[in-house]
Amino acid sequence: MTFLFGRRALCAAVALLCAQTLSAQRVQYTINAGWRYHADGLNLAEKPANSDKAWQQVNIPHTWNASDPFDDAPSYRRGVSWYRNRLPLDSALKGKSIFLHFEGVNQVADVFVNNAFVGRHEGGYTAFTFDVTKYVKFGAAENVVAVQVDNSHNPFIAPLSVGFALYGGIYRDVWLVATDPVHFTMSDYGSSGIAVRTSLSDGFASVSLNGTLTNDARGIRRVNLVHTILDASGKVVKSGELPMEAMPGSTFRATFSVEQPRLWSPEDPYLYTLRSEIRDGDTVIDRIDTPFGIRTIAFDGDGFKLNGKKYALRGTNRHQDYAGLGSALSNDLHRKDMEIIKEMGANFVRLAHYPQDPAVLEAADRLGLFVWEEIPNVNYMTPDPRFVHNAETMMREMIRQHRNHPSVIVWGTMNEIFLWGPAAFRIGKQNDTAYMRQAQLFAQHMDSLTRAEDPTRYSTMAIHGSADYDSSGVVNHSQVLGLNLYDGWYSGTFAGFGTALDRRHARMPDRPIFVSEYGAEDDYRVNSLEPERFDFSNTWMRRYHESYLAQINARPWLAGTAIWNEFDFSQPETGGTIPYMNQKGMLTWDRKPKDVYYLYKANWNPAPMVYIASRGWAKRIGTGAKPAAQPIDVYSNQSRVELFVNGKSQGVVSPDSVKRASWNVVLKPGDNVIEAKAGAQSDRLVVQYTFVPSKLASVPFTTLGVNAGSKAQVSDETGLWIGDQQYTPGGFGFVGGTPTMFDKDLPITHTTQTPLYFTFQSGMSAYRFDVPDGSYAVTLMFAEPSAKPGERVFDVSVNGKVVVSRLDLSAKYGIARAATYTTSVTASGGAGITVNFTPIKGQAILNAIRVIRK
Ligand code: GCB
Repeated sequence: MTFLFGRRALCAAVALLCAQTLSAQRVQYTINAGWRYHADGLNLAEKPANSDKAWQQVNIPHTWNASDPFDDAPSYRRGVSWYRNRLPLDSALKGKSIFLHFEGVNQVADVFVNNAFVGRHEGGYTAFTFDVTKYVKFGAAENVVAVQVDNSHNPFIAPLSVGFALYGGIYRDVWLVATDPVHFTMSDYGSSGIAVRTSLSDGFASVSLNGTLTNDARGIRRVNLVHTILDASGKVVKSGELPMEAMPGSTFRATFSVEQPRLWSPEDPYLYTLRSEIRDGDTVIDRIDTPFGIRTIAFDGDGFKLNGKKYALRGTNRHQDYAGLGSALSNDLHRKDMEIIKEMGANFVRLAHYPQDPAVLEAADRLGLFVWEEIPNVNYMTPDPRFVHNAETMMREMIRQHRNHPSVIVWGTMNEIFLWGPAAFRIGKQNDTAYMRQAQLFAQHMDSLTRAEDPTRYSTMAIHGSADYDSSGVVNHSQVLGLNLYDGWYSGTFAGFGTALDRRHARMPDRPIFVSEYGAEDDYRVNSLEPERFDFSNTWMRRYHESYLAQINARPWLAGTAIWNEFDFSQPETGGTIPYMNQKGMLTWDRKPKDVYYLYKANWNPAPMVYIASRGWAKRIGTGAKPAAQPIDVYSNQSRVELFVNGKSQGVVSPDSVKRASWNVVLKPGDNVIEAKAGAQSDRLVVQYTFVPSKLASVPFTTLGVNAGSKAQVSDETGLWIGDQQYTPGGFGFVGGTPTMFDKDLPITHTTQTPLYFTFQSGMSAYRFDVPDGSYAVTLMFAEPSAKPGERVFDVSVNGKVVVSRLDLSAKYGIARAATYTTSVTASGGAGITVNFTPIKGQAILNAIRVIRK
């Protein structure tokens, strides 16, 4: 909530006291504590007489989907739940206008007070306010607030299809607000009712404001409107008074000029405050403080200008969910996220794909982070007036609620509206011309509405690589054009990114072009000496971002760029190596920075730093005749970096254009102390190296795990798994077969070792391990990628003995379910271990294999 007065904290803590001592002014406090929750629809749940004693006790923020999108049961609960709370209202509030303000309820909220229906709000990401004055009681009587919340799919409410969890619940703060009957309006799309705009010319800022005053009492009241501009230290810069005859819905306007204003920028996020007061004689009867900044912004074909100077917007995207909490984050966690983004050196964040918590916008203003905020029109739309009307309302709510934040520079109307077809599945090309026409009209309509609502910001949209946006004309309906590009991840090569950008720029030289998304996924457990597209290795992800960064730097005409995504986030319908998650974050879902975070920090945050980029690869495994050289990359914004391995200098290297310095060093088996020094900066990492000689019998053998079907190695809670290779005598590996990957949309269930199952060898005749004579346990790991029951059936034998007969994974376990088999075997006569796969139907597969000496 942005319209707070100075004593908010005190009032939140001692609400009743505030109600008495500040009775002249607005009283507001959160009512987050002590709710009861019922996880289902219930007839007449709003009736106070019906008991809620058996309901679960919860506090707001709350979501009922904090865990079910991530379990192995298909889907997650999208449906109806109830919340109730009992609120006493101090009798000192009698005579006031009373409101309930919800910062966010996903996605339809029906609100009742003392059995009376007070209103419905549709849309899960914007705030709303209901006037409950006529339903409440004061003094000893409690008020029963009941909210039915429904997050079921609704064809008339965006988003319709998304790649993130649609967490149900009252997941942002709820406020009680009590005002004098004469107050700044509470019925302006959930906003504070006050709009501040600034412009600059010749060393003067013009600060204009407008708003609406409401008089809920009978009869006209004479009041004075007093507006004061305060600087950041609280000193009065300008002030003005306006006598008014308060009638319901009286509008007001005022303009001030501020000489030699201190301008807002990411480097100096200076905030003024507009204090708006309604005074009745000497008594202040309502007051709203609106922080604002003074700055100018402009986009054109050459990029972005801040306060008249070219400025490179470099940043990231943010989803609002968090490990273990779903969408129900505290304000502190929201703020912390923004601090993490700032610390990375970014000056921009796209709040994708929906309006976010007030704490996020407040932090952006304070920290100096430009914001792109958008409504959740994702993947497709319903060409129906109800859907359109809802989208209009969301846009108005978002703009009016967040328009006073200097950080906000663009409003987004839609994201990849042609990714899915109207029949609700992903399509390559849109063929429904009627739908395309409707989408074009919708884009046009949303764009004009956005510009009319806020002519001081720019409209934008994000599109993917389909030609449909151009052929339909959708692409023409925004001032700034956002491109979501994933060359070198979903398909193609890194270079495709630059080619796509240049093509678009050549076609639309005057259009501000923004890279609204780019990213690749990783898993801190997976690393590779030979990274490949889609292998989920940390290494590939780093190469992807290094290449993109260089390509971005080479295109100064870009209006801005945004990494997808700052944090790993929920994607309930996806597989990969961490099922149900989108793994493109600079940080994991529980906010642990990945190596790529430091790539950006080295490039964007000028504070001197040096970082050894192998945190996720601190346990390495390799094979060969002797330990081969291992790559060590360091990110640093210093001009020279020296690397030491076990105290010995490996030479000084100047980081390249994306601040990477690389060495190839030979590691000894066991612990290796790696140190990087750059001026006064240093970093240290212990890398544990396990060496597997190419002749397995040449050393005492203990264990060897192989990540079948992939060159990537995996380090997990069970130890190290080496990348796969073809068998050579004396060593280990597959005989025949093709390395294959799982379909990324298929979550692999019943395991935590998903990276091992994600790839598999297909059609091999054997795996061999030329281990010394002795007793061993052999574990075989399988997950069926696609075959129907009966389509893939095979026998597995170990050293000639059938250990799994007629294995039909699909029939026994279904698709994508992990299954392991362990058997004992004796190697004798120097013959080692041979695991044979004999197909009966289709081709045999193997996802991982481990041999352990007993
Ligand atoms: C996109 C979407 C975003 C996805 C992302 C991805 O283009 O806009 O919602 O999460 O790609 O990771 O595939």
